[in-house]
This record gives sequence, structure tokens and C-alpha cells, in this order.
Amino acid sequence: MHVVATAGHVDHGKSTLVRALTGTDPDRWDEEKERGLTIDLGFASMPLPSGRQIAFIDVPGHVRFLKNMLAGVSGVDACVFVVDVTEGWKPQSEEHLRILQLLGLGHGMVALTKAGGAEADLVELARLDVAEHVTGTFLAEAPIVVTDAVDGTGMDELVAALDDLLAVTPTAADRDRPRLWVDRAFAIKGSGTVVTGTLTGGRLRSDDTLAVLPAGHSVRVRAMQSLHQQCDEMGPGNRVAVNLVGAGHRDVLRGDAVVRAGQWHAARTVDAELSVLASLDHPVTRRGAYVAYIGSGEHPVRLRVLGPSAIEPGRAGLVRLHLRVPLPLCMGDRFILRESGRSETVGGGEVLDVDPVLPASRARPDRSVERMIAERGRIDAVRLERLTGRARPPDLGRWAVDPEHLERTRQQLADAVAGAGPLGLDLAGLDDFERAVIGTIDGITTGEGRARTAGVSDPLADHPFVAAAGAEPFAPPAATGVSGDELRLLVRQGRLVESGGIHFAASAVDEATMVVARLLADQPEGVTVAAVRDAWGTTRKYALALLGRLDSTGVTRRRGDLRIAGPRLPDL
Ligand SMILES: Nc1nc2c(ncn2[C@@H]2O[C@H](COP(=O)(O)OP(=O)(O)OP(=O)(O)O)[C@@H](O)[C@H]2O)c(=O)[nH]1
Ligand SMILES: [Mg+2]
Repeated sequence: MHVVATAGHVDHGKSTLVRALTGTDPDRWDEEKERGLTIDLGFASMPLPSGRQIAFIDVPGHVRFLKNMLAGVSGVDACVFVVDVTEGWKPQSEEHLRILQLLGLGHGMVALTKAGGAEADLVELARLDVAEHVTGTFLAEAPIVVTDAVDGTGMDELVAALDDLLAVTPTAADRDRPRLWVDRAFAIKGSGTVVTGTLTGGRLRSDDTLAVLPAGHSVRVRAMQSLHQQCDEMGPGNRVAVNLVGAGHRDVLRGDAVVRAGQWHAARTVDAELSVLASLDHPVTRRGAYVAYIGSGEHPVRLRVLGPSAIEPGRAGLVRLHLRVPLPLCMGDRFILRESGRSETVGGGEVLDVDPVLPASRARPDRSVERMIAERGRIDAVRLERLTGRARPPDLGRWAVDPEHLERTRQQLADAVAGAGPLGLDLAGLDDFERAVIGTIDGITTGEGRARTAGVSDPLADHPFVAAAGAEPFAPPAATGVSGDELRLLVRQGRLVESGGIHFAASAVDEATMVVARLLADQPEGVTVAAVRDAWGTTRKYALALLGRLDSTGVTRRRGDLRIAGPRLPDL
């Protein structure tokens, strides 16, 4: 399916053309029918001879309803640009063309309407007029078809031209990241809330759990329709009506977005490139009551020009936009900017950063992902893709890393290791990025929770206290003169065992265990502390400390005044 918008000045015949093609009157409201004027978006569809499906979004041409036009054109693949042969190019012809151009639309065709009975000269003049106005835009090479929807002139050619157009018009890409900008929300008796929109970016399925932004309602897809057909799954580029459970129809508004929770960054501040219309009669500054049209929504924004304080008509510049509500936006999203005081279209542009980190005075956003990484030093690759919409493999662990930042971090860590002394640097004091980096530094080894300079042998390997404790296994000397740090590390390494404030050599505990095992083999009913003390040839103080250790590791168990076999007592 391709989604195609109409565009053009009021009364030039957009709705009549759609009705003639599809048999559906896109003007849905009584007021529209009475006044012969489109007020809000209209929808109709038809199959083309090739079998391609075309879904029309018919927009109003009247300037008063421009915001409805803007709500309709954001996700479309192509346009049918309508110009009345007798009236020729008019203000909203110009404005609609500029808007579509700024939104980055790349495909379309022109229908000259109401040509039945018109003089050939007039038709030729209209054609030249249009050709001149579309020069330099995406419609420059577009076919111009002469039509009359009332007497049928050119309708076959129009259908053929549409088929040719759509043959070269790409449909929406599948990035496994669906986003549905809601253009209508209503209640259906018995089934709750239904929203409609053009699905882009990914697929939706029945039972999907989704979020409605900006409010954040959690919803579930109960059912879906496309072109009035029930479906369990729908791909990007389709018009869909989605029946949602979890939000009342008053909780969802035109301009809201339905997305998978967690897949989008909810942006309140975005940096963007703004192209200012050449026809504007003043430069754009921060002063003004600006409204940004994003997706199907209309959002008041505060604007700040980045760099020089004004952008001249016909020029592009960088701006920071502050939204009042968070929206699921991504690098590359397009928007239109209007000024509501003067009620004029100022320009439009492209979102460059949905989560700017630099202050406005220093921010110089562009389209590069590397710039985003450089400004942040490092960023989780999944998060980066969420912000940019582009997959970028991580450089290290799960991070995309700026080369300079990596080098700086390496240097800092190398210095820290060098300064940490023979015990090395405690890895627990580093964050997980630093831990990932330290493992990549040549000349630094990590182990037992520490990083130290490679080649420097473990200074604790032949620690004199371990030797001393080993020499007096059941009555080791006090560990005076050994630093607390060293003692903790020796215990962590398993060279010493601490119990009751006494540090035993690890081998002593093994020996003690075997002695007790032999005692208990002879006296399975249990042994006294005094008996164990004598077997170890030590004093009560040391015996209690050692027995405490054996109890806590399950070698022995207390029963009254006796020690009996614990679950971990070794078999002899
Ligand atoms: N003879 C003739 N009349 C037409 C043709 N197209 C439209 N009209 C008439 O022109 C008037 C306006 O047509 P619409 O189709 O409502 O125009 P529109 O562009 O949809 O107008 P808005 O949606 O309000 O911008 C209606 O009275 C139509 O009957 C055409 O091809 N031939
Ligand atoms: Mg109309």
C-alpha cells in the first residue's frame, strides 16, 4: 500500500478528484458537504490496475484549516498536487508545495483540474505556470496530467500516471520500531477506543502492548483493521485503525503517538536544522509564538537560534526547540514551523538531536552519529540507536566510544594503576565502562578484583605473614605490622582465613579439619573443646576461633558442650 495525500489551493478540486477515483466522498462531515469545503482530513482508497493499493488522505486547501492539512501529510509516500486550470497557481498552492518540500517528500504528480471544456491555450498556460512554480522542487520532473473529474477527462491517464508514480515510490521502511501518529481517535460502542493513522517504522500485532505518548498510557492492541479488513498483523506504510484497550478515547488525541514502550526516547528538547522560507519578509529569531507541526500533532515550542541570533529568509540555520510535552522523536524526523501571532508558515526542517547534551551556546548539531558520540564521550549503543534510528555497532563492550575519550580514559586508568602501588587498583571503585576499558590496556592485568601493572609479580605471593602463620598453624602470630588492605586482600585471595579476629594460614584450616575428622571418627558422639584443643596442641583462645570457622563452614556442629560431625565433615 502507498499512502498518497492530495494538496493544493482551496476549491481546486482535490476532494472531487478523490471521489471520482475511489467512489468515496472524502468530505465526511455534514458541514463539509453543505459548504462544499473540506475542513478536516478525508480518507479513501482504491486498487490500481497494477494491483497496488493506494490510500488517499484528502486535505483541506483553505488556509484556515492548514493545521489539519499538516496533520495529514507527515507520513505519506507521495502526493497528487491539484491545480485548477482556470485559477492557476494560488497562495495555498505555493504554501502546500513548500510544506511538502520541507517535509522531505520526494514523489508526486500534478493534476490540472476542471479542464473539461477549457481552451487548449488556457490549459497550456496553466501547465507552463505550474512547471515554473515547481522548478527546483521534488515536483520539478513530475508528470502533469490534465483532468476533469466531472466529465471524466484524463481520468484514465491519471490512474496510469499514479501507477507509474507508485512503481518508483518506495514504501515505508521496516526498522522494527513502529510509530503511529494518531490522526483520529474515537469510541466504538462495545469495543472501546479506536485510533487511526499511517503506520511507519515497524509492524503492529494483535495483543501488542504499546504506549500512548505524550501521556504515557499503557495500551494493548485488541484488534486492527486496514482498508476495512480485519488483520492480526500490519506492516509499515499502511493506513490502520487500531482498537486499543487501556485508554479511553478521550485519553488519546490527534497528534499523540502510539509506540512500543522503551523503544523511543521521549524528547522534550530537540536540536534541529531549520530552513526558512524565502518568501518570509523577516528573519527568524527567538521572538515569536512558534508552533511546530510534528507527526500529526501541533505543538507550541520555544525556539532558540544556535549560533548567530537570526536566520534570514531563504537560509537554513540551527535551532533548539523546547516542547511542552515529551514526544517519541528520532534523528531525521521532519517538522514544519509556524508563527501563530502572524499566522504564517516560517519554515521547516529536520531533527538532528533528540537529546542534546551541550548547552545552546556550544551546540552545533549535524547529521552525523559520530558527532553525537563525540559530544557524549561514550554512549550505550542501544541508546544511541534509539536516539538516531541508525544501527551502529559498539566499539567496546556495549558502548559506542569517541576515540579521544577512549584514549583519555585509558591514560587516566593507566595513571591510576601506576599510582595504586603494588596491591593494584581496586576495580570495585570503577564504573562498568572503566572496567571494560581497563581490560584493554596493554601492560595492565586484572584479577581478583584488582588491576595492576603486568609483569610486576603478585607482591602478596610470598608474603612473610602467610609463611609465619603457616609455621604456627594453630597458634599464628598476631598480624601486627601488616596493613588492613593487605590482610583483606590475602583473605580475599584465600591465602589467609580470618576467624574470631585471628588470621590463620589457609593450610592450617585444612590441617585442623583433618585432625577433627579423625577425632570424630573415634568419638562419633562428639568431642569437647578441650579435647580438640589438646589434639591441635594449642590454647583455648585459638581453638575457639578455629572451631568457630569449622562450625560456620559446616565441618562441625555444636550439640550442647560437644562438637559433632557437620554436613561438610570430610570422610576419612
Ligand atoms: N467542472 C468541474 N468542477 C469541478 C472539478 N473538480 C472540482 N469541481 C468543483 O469545484 C468545487 C470544489 O471542489 P472540491 O473538490 O470540493 O475542491 P477541494 O480542492 O477539495 O476544496 P477544499 O478541500 O475545500 O480545499 C466543487 O463544486 C466541485 O464540484 C472538475 O474537475 N470539473
Ligand atoms: Mg476538499
